Amino acid sequence: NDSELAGIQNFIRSNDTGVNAELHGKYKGKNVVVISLESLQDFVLGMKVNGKEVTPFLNQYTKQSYFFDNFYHQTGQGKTSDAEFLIDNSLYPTDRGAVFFTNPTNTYTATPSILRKDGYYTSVMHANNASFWNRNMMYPHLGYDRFYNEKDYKITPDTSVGWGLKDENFFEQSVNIMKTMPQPFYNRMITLTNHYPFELDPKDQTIDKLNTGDATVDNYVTTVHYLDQSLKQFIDEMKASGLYDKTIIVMYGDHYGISENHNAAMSKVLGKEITPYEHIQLQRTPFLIHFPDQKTGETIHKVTGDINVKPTILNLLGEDPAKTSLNFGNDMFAPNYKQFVVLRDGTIVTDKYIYTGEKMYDRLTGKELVGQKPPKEDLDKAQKSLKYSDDIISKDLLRFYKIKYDVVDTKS
Ligand code: GP9
Ligand code: MN
Repeated sequence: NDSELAGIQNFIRSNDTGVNAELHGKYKGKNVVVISLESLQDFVLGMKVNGKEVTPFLNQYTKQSYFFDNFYHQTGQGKTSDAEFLIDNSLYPTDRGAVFFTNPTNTYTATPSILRKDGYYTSVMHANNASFWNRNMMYPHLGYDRFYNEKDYKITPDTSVGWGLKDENFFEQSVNIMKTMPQPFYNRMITLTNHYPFELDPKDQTIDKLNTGDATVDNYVTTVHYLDQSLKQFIDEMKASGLYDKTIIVMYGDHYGISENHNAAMSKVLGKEITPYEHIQLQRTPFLIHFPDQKTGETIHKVTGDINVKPTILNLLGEDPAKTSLNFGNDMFAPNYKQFVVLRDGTIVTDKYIYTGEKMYDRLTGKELVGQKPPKEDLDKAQKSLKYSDDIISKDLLRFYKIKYDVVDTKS
């Protein structure tokens, strides 16, 4: 009921670290493009195979953007859809199944709903069947005007591989759509080619495979390289279309591509044993924001995660996250931002430690801190964050949130 929500709001308020005042509203009215980079993990950035960079484009682009190199994905079994859920709602996904399937018709206070009242056109682009992950049911409740899906793209045998349309073709057709879209827009784009089992046409393989003997790991670098090159092409197309200077670009790796079943091969790749600490470090996925007028980039080492993306974007566009919606995350650019991330399995990551499987590790050295536990207030905060978010979802508590904007369903 609404008193239960009031309790949760108190918790949220006590963990609110405010916003970056200098950036507040600095990009009001600009377009936003948020790109889901399928299965992309941090460890491939800067890596070389036989002298060739796996991600030459991103290695450059991260230097021209605000790049967060300790961004941890917080997804569960809902994979891509969990990342979408986190990013649009600043709520945690559930611990079993996918919230896109279990609770699509709840009341949400998602970014697109908020931006629509500011005159934004809101959309998602993904060249897959509209019902995959129940997206066509979920998106209207997040406030999307339009879902450009499989039916909106020209897909031929020559332009598809593995799961569907190749990323290069996806981006090319998507930019053509974006040119005619009402502005400003908030548009999410979901890539697909770098998906397990990382298949690629031989002609698109422009980097050598690894040779660990584990096909998944060995092929991964080839589809990552393909994704990287398609992003380069996308940015070039954005520049050519004239949209680039009017658009904030956000990119995030949605979740791991290499599961822990491949730890043996991964320890060959990284040259070290994959301890529980290293396993958590492998859950870092690239996250960057590029501002329309940005001249120089910066790598930010703060510990961050998907939960913080929504408040960060809202602040840039002049919406006060704390006044528009209920968010478990905080603006990552806020001077008082507190480095504290909870993964869906209950793992805690702070600037100082990683607590996982009831073991403590020094976050910087990976050394096990034998016999130590996190401070009680940290354990309490982690547990409450997940529990309160679960309660909001299972009891549809945002029905009681005082909404100052229209969340009427739209047809996708
Ligand atoms: C499917 C795509 C991949 O549309 O988002 O889903 P995943 O298996 O990564 O969750
Ligand atoms: Mn995915």
